[in-house]
Amino acid sequence: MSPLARLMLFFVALGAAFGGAVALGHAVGPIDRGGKTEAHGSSAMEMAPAGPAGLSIADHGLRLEPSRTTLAPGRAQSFSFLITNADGQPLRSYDVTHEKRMHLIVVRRDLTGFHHIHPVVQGERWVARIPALQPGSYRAFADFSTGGETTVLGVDLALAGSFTPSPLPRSHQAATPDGYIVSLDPGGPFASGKETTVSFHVTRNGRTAAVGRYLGARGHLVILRAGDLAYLHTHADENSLQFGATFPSAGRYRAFLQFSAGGSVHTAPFTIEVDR
Ligand SMILES: [Cu+2]
Repeated sequence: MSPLARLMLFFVALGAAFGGAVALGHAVGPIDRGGKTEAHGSSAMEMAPAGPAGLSIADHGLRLEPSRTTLAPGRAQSFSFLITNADGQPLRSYDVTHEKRMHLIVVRRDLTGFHHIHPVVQGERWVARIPALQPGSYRAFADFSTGGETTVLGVDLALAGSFTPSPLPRSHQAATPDGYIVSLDPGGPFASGKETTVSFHVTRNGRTAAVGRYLGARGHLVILRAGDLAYLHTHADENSLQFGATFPSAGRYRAFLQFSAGGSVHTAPFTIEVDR
């Protein structure tokens, strides 16, 4: 092979390598850190549905480190955890969302036994007072925001003892916590993949009940997907029991509405059927 031919071959090979690298770059694209669009996005990006959260113990470079993963059934106890960053150091900076820096949701895997707790910080750890729970397998979600980015990390907690899992109730349009009648209005149909409004109406003794403020809004809504307990982000309306949520798929969901009325907080659970 002549020196010139050899040189040309070299350039052809170089070009192929470069082209390949460029093609690979396009195929992989910029690394998308899901959820970031919520806080930083332009208006177009804010409309992009955020995927389900809470399915992982580590996400966005952050990790949930519980002090233990078993609890004793039948009595209140404390449960502590760390949130660590990519360097393994405890995360110290949290944004205030819904008036708190940390929200801990605890629910049994059969979607009963829902609790919404606000842990307090002790040194570097978050410490939560967990009320008495029945035996079973539970999921705990740490829902927080740092640097404008919301993260929900989940861990399984086991409570020894025999239990009978509860079947998920059929979808229904009314729940009756503590003498209130809460209706889901409208009760459906719900579709997946787009922002959907979920709204509620509270009555007592046949009259619209006065609902106070709770966590900076009229109410708080947690929605979990039956089957894997995927955790949906919901956006509360300032002045009404209206929430925006994007169901990630068809299936059944358990929604836990919390509102303040008559001086205490009430929890109204609903089963929501998403058809398609
Ligand atoms: Cu909370």
